[in-house]
Amino acid sequence: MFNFFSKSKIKDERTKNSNIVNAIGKIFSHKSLNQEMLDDLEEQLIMCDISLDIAHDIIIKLSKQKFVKNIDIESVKTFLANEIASILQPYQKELNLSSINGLKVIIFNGVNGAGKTTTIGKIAFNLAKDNHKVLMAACDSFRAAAVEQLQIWSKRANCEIILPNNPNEDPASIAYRAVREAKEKNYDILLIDTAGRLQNKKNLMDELAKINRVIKKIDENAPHENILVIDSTTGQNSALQLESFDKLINISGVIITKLDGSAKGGMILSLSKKFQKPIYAIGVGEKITDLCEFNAQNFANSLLSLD
Ligand SMILES: Nc1nc2c(ncn2[C@@H]2O[C@H](COP(=O)(O)OP(=O)(O)O)[C@@H](O)[C@H]2O)c(=O)[nH]1
Ligand SMILES: [Mg+2]
Repeated sequence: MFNFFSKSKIKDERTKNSNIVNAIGKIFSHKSLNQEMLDDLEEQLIMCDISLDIAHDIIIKLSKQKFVKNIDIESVKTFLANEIASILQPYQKELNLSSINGLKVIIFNGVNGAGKTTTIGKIAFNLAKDNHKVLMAACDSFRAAAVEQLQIWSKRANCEIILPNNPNEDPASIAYRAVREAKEKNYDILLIDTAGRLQNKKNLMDELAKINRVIKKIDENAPHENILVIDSTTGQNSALQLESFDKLINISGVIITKLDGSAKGGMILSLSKKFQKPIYAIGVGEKITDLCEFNAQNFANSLLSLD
């Protein structure tokens, strides 16, 4: 049921990494791959936020390939892309809640600016278009602008929204009302937006835990997903974010945003290896249609500018 993301989009909005491609270009001017070039390639992998150990492993494997003696650029690119894809393959998972009867509740978590509100808008749009009855809840209630932003997305996506009753309403109380209303009015899916003030970590984490607790009072199986939205340009720092949120609310999967135009998508590899979370989708732009299913091979190919 969540099989709605544009599959070809990543090819258009590819996450080009000119560093890797340039490094491979340099190698191409030589006949065989020497140690200096291997080191250079390793450095370029690290530059796009692939962690040291993963980059090193990939280059060691590359150095053992037969074609190293008689180099051709396509083999190197294809080899690197396939290595990256095989690391990521286990985490390519569809966000599929079709086995759940009745209301499905999804909470979107993440630090400020990660792309939670935008991602909710994109997902709501796709679901509403597929005739799912979608409700949003504006639980980032502390900032009026955040509420307004979700409201704008609800109009774009053509779905209903639960707003704070007053500027001081507790986020958990808004979430509670939203779940109750969604059940009463037979909504299929409730998408809950949350705050992301990590500078006030303790309060934020208490708030998220409370949202989770009150929802369970109405439906013990909810929330069905606790998604962490991660900005790909935050690089290795994203590991700290995933660790903090996961400790508290048990993150069920991630969505990685801003992969358009960023040369830093390599953080996905270390995040996946370390935390083993499904990657449900990737954000490739600010528009409502700029969300794709995560496809390991397409992603790896785009890092290497392969078609
Ligand atoms: N280029 C790009 N920008 C994005 C993407 N997702 C979100 N943004 C932008 O990132 C900024 C923060 O997004 P927002 O949804 O408000 O983040 P939130 O604080 O987590 O709710 C906004 O300017 C969005 O337009 C994406 O996939 N690509
Ligand atoms: Mg927001």
